[in-house]
Amino acid sequence: MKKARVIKLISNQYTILMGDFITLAKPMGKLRLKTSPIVGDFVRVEQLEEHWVIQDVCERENQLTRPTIANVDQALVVTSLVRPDFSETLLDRQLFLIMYENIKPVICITKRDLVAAYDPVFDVVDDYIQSGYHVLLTGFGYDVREIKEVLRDKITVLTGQSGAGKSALLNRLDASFQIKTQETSRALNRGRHTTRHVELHPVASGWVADTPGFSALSFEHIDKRRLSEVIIDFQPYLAQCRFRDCVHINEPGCAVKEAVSDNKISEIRYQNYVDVCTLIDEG
Ligand SMILES: Nc1nc2c(ncn2[C@@H]2O[C@H](COP(=O)(O)OP(=O)(O)OP(=O)(O)O)[C@@H](O)[C@H]2O)c(=O)[nH]1
Ligand SMILES: [Mg+2]
Ligand SMILES: [Zn+2]
Repeated sequence: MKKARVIKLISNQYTILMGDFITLAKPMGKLRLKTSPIVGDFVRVEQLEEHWVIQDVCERENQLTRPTIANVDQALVVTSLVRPDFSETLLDRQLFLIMYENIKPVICITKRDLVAAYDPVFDVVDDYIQSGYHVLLTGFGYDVREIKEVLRDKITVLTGQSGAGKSALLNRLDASFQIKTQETSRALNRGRHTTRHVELHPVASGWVADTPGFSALSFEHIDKRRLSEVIIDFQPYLAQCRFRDCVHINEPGCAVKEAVSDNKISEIRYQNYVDVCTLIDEG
């Protein structure tokens, strides 16, 4: 058997990469294959007559469900300043889910060319920089050197809502890509995505996955305490809470709440955390 990596999945058709060789593969019958392979998976394959067959899925280092991808080094959370408008609630929810899976988020803000230099939206962007997030700003007419540096030698997944500019960014990173993009208003009005599948593309000696924008984010599987531990804004204060199982909402002696009132933790991030906890409680 040979080891390969799944780089594309459409319907039940897998594209795999073995060394430099790219080919199609079929998964083994359902009952024999314990886990369905997803993009990013390392799989063991065998050639049966003309076809390559996936026999086994190697253990995953990490996994995201929206978008569905495994074994990534980092996530580039693509967020536009306008069209669609910048939303901290949406951005924070994505960041929370990504950090929960032990994946490093990098925020990539697009459409800078559509916004005046002193627009108030940049105060919100600054809030993330102050909080310790890695933030990249880009737009049409801006060079992509810094973004390429971040992508170099890594497996990166692009996430972000429909119209944020994920596919357009990939096209700018490599002029030979001609991935379909679509006007935001049209894409959103019809409630459908331009990109329909997850696919890893070679960029800057690494691989970058384009994905369809999410339509809804789910927090069903999230444990509140663990969530509070992965939010980088909270991390310096966690050890100082009076109670070890503090979820930083109603407990007395909570160092996180204290840091929020001292303006050391972004109030918006904290509020978005509390709102997600409410969602989890409501099931
Ligand atoms: N002016 C400007 N337009 C942009 C920028 N990035 C993307 N766009 C436009 O925004 C629209 C949506 O971009 P896409 O790349 O299709 O968005 P997407 O995130 O891939 O969307 P889905 O595939 O539906 O998830 C397209 O019309 C792009 O040309 C940017 O930085 N500046
Ligand atoms: Mg797209
Ligand atoms: Zn606390």
